[in-house]
Amino acid sequence: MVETVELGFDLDPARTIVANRVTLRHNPDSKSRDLVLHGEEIELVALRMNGTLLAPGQYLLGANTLTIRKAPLNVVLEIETLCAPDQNTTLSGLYVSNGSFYTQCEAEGFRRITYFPDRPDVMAKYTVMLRANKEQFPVLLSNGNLVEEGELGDGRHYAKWEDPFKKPSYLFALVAARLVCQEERYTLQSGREVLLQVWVEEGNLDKTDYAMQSLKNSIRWDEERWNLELDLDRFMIVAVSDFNMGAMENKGLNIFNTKYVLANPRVATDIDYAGIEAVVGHEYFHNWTGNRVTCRDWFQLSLKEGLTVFRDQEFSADMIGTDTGRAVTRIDQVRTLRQAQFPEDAGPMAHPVRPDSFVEINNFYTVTVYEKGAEVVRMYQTLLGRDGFRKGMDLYFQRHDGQAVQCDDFRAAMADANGRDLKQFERWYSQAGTPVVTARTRYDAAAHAYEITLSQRCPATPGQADKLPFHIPVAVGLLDAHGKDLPLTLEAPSSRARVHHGVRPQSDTSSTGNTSRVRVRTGSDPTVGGTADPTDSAVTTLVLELTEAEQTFRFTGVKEAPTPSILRDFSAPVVLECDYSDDQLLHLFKFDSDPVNRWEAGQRLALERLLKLVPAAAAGQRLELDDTFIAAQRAVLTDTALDAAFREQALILPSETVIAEHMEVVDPQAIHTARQFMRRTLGTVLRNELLAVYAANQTPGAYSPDAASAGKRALKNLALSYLMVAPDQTALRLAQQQFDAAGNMTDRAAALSALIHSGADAGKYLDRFYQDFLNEALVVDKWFGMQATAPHADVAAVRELMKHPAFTLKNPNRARSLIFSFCNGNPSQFHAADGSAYDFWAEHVIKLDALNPQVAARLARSMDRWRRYAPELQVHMRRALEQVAGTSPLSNDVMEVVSKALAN
Ligand code: B3K
Ligand code: ZN
Repeated sequence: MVETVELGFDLDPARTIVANRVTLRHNPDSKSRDLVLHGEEIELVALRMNGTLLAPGQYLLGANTLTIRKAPLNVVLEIETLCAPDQNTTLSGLYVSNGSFYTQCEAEGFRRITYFPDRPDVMAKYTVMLRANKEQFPVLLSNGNLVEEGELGDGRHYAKWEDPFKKPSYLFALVAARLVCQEERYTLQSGREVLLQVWVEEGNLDKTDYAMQSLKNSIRWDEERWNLELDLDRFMIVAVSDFNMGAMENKGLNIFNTKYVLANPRVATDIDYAGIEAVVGHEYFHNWTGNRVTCRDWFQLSLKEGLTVFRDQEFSADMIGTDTGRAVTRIDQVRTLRQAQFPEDAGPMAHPVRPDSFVEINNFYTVTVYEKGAEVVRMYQTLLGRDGFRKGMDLYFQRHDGQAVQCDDFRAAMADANGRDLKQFERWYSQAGTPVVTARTRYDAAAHAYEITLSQRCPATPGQADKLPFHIPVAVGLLDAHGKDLPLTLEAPSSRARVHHGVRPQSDTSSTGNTSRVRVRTGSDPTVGGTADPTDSAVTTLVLELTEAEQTFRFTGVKEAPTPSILRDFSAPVVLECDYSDDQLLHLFKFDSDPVNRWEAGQRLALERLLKLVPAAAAGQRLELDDTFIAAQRAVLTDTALDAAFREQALILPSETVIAEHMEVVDPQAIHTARQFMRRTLGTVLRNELLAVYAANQTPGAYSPDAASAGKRALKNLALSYLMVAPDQTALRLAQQQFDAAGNMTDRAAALSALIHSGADAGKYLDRFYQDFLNEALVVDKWFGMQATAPHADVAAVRELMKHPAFTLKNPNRARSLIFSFCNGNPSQFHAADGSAYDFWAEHVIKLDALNPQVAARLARSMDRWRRYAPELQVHMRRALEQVAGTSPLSNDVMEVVSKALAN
């Protein structure tokens, strides 16, 4: 157990000296008296224990450990090590970016800075002394409060920082850099004043307003919604251009990828603005969910990540404030799950929200741990109501502030605060795979009763052949023939007992006491608390609790055969199978009061058609699109009573990746052809409506990233993109004019993207865009990304782009903008029949691995679903995977991913 850590840094890019004085105490729970510290890529210079210099024979230096056998119960170690930050291309530990020093310690980067018991349950108080050349590194930052600073005489200066809170080593950070800041004094609700700073490179001071505003909004929101206050007097955000992830929640010193800080209308799109708000919020919210209460071990990662994603999702939704706005953010979340999490859960890297094994923890910062983890947290709120959930949160902090805990502790707080048994709910943490819920319905006209029978199953995942039933909240509503919600009355459980329950689960569900729990939902609040009162006529959405393999829920007083709206607000991260008729889907698409299910009905209508078009496209047949579908799309497109943002969501077709997930054998070219055909047809048949929508959704005047304006731009630009699939002169002119006249990056980028993707000769526009923005790295990333995802961009074109002087593999954002965009965002080209793009993939996984294993391992994931493709493609894919697996040396990161992909 570590009490205190005093770190001294003599910062030199080539040769940094780290002096670490650490006070340790034997953990009485440990049987071993051996003191084992982690260390990686650092050179031990000197080691003292309780004041005495240790000779090499008195400690063991392993590959990545330093062991002192039979250590005393109380130890002060003084450890001096050397490292070379400018050689550190992994961007983990202490590294140099643009000539300045930054750190990234989560998950296991602190051991690259000094020898230490580098695990999250070791929490200690830190004091940090930084020394560096003043001219080169005028700004010296670390966690907590600045307690002293001054000159050292030799052109160097120093700063001493003290963090008053105990923290795990993964939250340590330092920055020594040439930076400037936007700062502001901000008054908390309690009246206490704090200093907020956003630090960037000099030329970027015109791009910090939105991050600062988002930070203030985050602070306010955490106070208002959860009664959580900022616990430091100073809170800093630092932007760095070389960064593996989005950002990092180091205590008091958040370090961010520039992508999630820098914005002004000229360079950032609406999506960038939304990303900044979400990530600034996310990192800030970690201060309580992650830092004050942290993880006992890395298996518990979702304890902080799932919860903090849920919190940032709620923050973004609350910032919009309207019901539709909230629903639009929810639709985005559902999209992400289907686009990325469901495929992960069905592939070789599938793992539970709380993984039970890993080779490299950095491979488990996944959409499952983050986004599915957030869904799991959201389900508590759906089951317990907003108030019940809040009680659970309060109890969680009351019990665990200052501790390193487990996912089970969070679940226990939720259960205990609400007097609920949430034992079965644990399976959401331990079982991988996406549950499939099947709904069957029956209308009993004579009895005026309507039955919904829900059953569940979950496909096998690696290491988990059989699954037990989950505890699934299924929000349900019933629509009458006019599209109005019917008041819901659920038959009491006693009479319901007559209903056949199907297969009984194998284990402990009898003890869960969930005989048929239902929650009431009214109006727009998805989680109104209180006991369900099925007789309340205002109730139009009920949350059914599916806990068994199969259950039937019987509604009474239903005077006509209704249209069921099942899984409203996407109340659980499941696949819902329901043999809706076309008419029912059209009815829901037109009338459902739940915007998420309304959108969902449109997605189902489109998907059904796409799945028929794909084989037709593969067989080279003539493709057709029915008038019914077109009419439904027209109706939404032209319904000005609907928010623009919602209309845009409703008109986006399921992505090529999502279509692929519904096919036994994936045919990427046919999928692309089918989807493009559908977009082209809509673009042609609805030409006049699209032109009208385009004209009606302009946003003249000063740019504002607010949801209403962003929604208009999104709809307008979607209209443009449909018109541009097979552009006539009018469409081309619109795109060109928009490019020329755009007063913001959202419109400019959308116009350029439409021009490039249409296949029209866009060279002139690409050049102009590049010339205008060549000094804006984040915009150059967009420039590469748009070209890499163009339907005609084959692997040769991407290789050509890599020769561009602005391209480099060393900067993760740049590598992602071109290579990842192509491998993940251009499926019909990535899966070219000759396998050439797979060779490209292998080559770059290997090249990246030599520089940055974390980034390489992310790229390695592009091949996850290789067994889903035609046998001819699989041959090429296997060869590429084997080429990577056979490379030596290869990081654990990449090895884990490719060996799991190749495993049977
Ligand atoms: N906690 C960091 C992620 C660290 C990644 C380590 N490979 C970002 C976040 O979730 O806020
Ligand atoms: Zn996080």
